[in-house]
Amino acid sequence: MKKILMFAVVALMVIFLGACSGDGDESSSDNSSDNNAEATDGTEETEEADSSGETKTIRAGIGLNEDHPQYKGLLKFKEIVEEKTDGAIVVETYASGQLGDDRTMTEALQLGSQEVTIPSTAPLANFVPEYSIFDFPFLFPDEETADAVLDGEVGQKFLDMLEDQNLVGLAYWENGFRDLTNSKREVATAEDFEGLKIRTMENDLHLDAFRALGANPTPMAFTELFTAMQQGTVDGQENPVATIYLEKFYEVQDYVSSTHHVYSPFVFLMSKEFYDGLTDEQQTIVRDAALEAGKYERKLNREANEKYVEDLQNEGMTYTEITPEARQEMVDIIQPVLDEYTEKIGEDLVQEVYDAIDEASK
Ligand code: TK8
Repeated sequence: MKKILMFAVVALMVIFLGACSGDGDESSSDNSSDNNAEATDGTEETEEADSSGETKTIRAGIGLNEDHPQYKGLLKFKEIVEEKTDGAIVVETYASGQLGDDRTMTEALQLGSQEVTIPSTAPLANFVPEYSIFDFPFLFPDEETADAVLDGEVGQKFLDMLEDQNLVGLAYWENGFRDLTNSKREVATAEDFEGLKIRTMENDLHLDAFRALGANPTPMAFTELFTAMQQGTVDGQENPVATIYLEKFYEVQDYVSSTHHVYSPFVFLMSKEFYDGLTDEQQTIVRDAALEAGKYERKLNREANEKYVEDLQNEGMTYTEITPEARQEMVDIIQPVLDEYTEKIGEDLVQEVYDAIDEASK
């Protein structure tokens, strides 16, 4: 009897211990299933990336230096994407034209040898001629109107035009209202432009508009600009005060005028080849990150504008306010150029932009 009892006790103990270890497995399998549950949500992408053995790398190049809000916005993009993809996508950032100028970096995206760049819209007109509309002088009355139009249907229509160029436009960032600088004289009225050798972006409308004002414009990549001003190859250039200050143009320029002649957007561009290779979830992540980082960049860019004017004066530059009458004279002189480009771009599309501006300005 005793033996049977012992056997039963031992048998019960074996069953009990087996059940415990089985539970352990279950709990660990639960954990692992928990892990799988976590993996399904977020890490699966990593596992997917891991399963294909690749971590995707974004080489992101810009022309401005690390002090500019554009670079700080790029770092914000990097932070969001690397966190949200749990490292499945890594962003390498290159400032100060390390990977080339706007045009060459845009071409690199088309070739698939670079993944992201954030050029001004002006050089993009060489890829999509309709982009010249963004360089119509005095098009946007203020930043808020620009945001409303660019972030709305019309802005998206222009981003969609990039697809045929093997480019994906994910968001608009802000370069800002462009002001004129030069090393020769104060510029307060249209007449003062006469004969000034002004560097412009590589954009025919900019060239034609400055010619109409009597200047002698030269198209040039941003990466060559500082040296050209230092050597006197050009007398002046035009850029937002953030760039004028942060790129230290005050070291080679003596006069700045508040022409505010063009509001320049940046476009956050991604290589279509790279974008199409992302999972649906990763595409949503990079798109949302470009938009969120863009809002952050716009905010940074606007916060310091007042201070930049003061800083430029403290660095010895003469700041000339352009009066509304003088600005109107510039608008009148440039109008025939705009009429010509309206024809080139297409009257309906130009009207659509102006209607969107009127709507946004209400
Ligand atoms: C920087 C350029 C710059 C632009 C120019 O890559 O070329 O003058 O205003 O900001 O995009």
